[in-house]
Amino acid sequence: MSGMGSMARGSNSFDGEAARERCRRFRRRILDVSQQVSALHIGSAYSCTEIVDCIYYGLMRRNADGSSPDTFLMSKGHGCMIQYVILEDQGILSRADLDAYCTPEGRLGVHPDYGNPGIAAATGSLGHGLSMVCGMALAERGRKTGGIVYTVLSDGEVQEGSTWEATMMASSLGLDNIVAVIDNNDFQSLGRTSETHPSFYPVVDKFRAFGWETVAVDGHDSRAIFEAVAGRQGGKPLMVVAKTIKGKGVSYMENVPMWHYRSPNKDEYQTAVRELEAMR
Ligand SMILES: Cc1ncc(C[n+]2csc(CCOP(=O)(O)OP(=O)(O)O)c2C)c(N)n1
Ligand SMILES: [Mg+2]
Repeated sequence: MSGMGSMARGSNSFDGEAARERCRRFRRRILDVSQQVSALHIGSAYSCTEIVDCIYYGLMRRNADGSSPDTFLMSKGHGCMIQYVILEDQGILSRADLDAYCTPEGRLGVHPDYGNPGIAAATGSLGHGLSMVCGMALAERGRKTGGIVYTVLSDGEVQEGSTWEATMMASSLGLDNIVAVIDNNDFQSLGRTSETHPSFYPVVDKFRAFGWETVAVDGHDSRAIFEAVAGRQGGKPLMVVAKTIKGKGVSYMENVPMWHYRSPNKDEYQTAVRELEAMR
C-alpha cells in the first residue's frame, strides 16, 4: 500500500474553531453523564478529547450513508466516554444509550464492548489494542480496501510488553495504514509516568528506532493533530505523541490524579458547568 497521507480528508479541511466548540460540548455532555454514576474516567476522557474528536471529524472518511472505510479502536478503553459522546453526536449511539450508561438495563459499560454500535473491539485490559490494530490493518491491506486504522493509546499502556511486540510487528509488516496516537498526559492512575517509568522518555525516539514515522504535537491543539497526520511522509506506520493534560478543560481536575476515576459532587458539577459554559 502506498503512503496514506493523501487519503486523509485534505490538509485545509479541518476547522479548528468548530473543533473547539465540539470539544467544549463533548466535555459538557461527559460531565452530565458523570452525574448518573458514582464514578467514571472523566480525567482520562478529557485528556484525549481533542485527539478523538480530530480522528472522527477530521481524519476518518465518511461515506454518503454515514459509514466509514476507516476504523477507530480506543486502545485506552477506560477513556471511552469521549468515544461514546462522539458516537451519540453522530447518531450511532442514542441519547437513551448514554442515559443508561452503567445500568443493568443499558448496553454501555465502563469499557468498550465489541458488539455495541461503533465499537471495533473490546478494550480496557491495557496493552492489547495495538496488536488488534495490526491485525485489522493487515486485513484491510489484504482486502485492498484502502482502510486506515486509527487508535489512541495511553502512556501508562505503552509500558505493557505487548505494545512493543505490536510496534515491532507493524513496522516489520510495513503497515503504513496504521495511525496511532499516544495520549501523553504523564499520569498513570495515581502516579506520574515520568516518576514511575523515567525511561519511558524520550518516547518519540523509541518508536522511531522501531521503524515508525513519528511526530510530537500539543494534544489539545486540534489543528496541530490534524496537520501532523495529514502531513505525514507515509510508507511506515505513524505514531503521534500528543502532549496532554489529564482532566483538561476543568481547572480543578487538571493534573489532579484523583480525577482519573471520580464523579464531581453537586458543587463541583456547578463549578465545571460554569467553566465549560464560559468557553463558549
Ligand atoms: C492490563 C491492565 N492493567 C491495569 C489496568 C488498570 N488501569 C486502568 S487505567 C490504568 C492506568 C491509567 O493511566 P494511563 O494508562 O496512562 O491512562 P490515562 O492517563 O490516559 O487515563 C490502570 C493501571 C488495566 N485497565 N489494564
Ligand atoms: Mg496517562
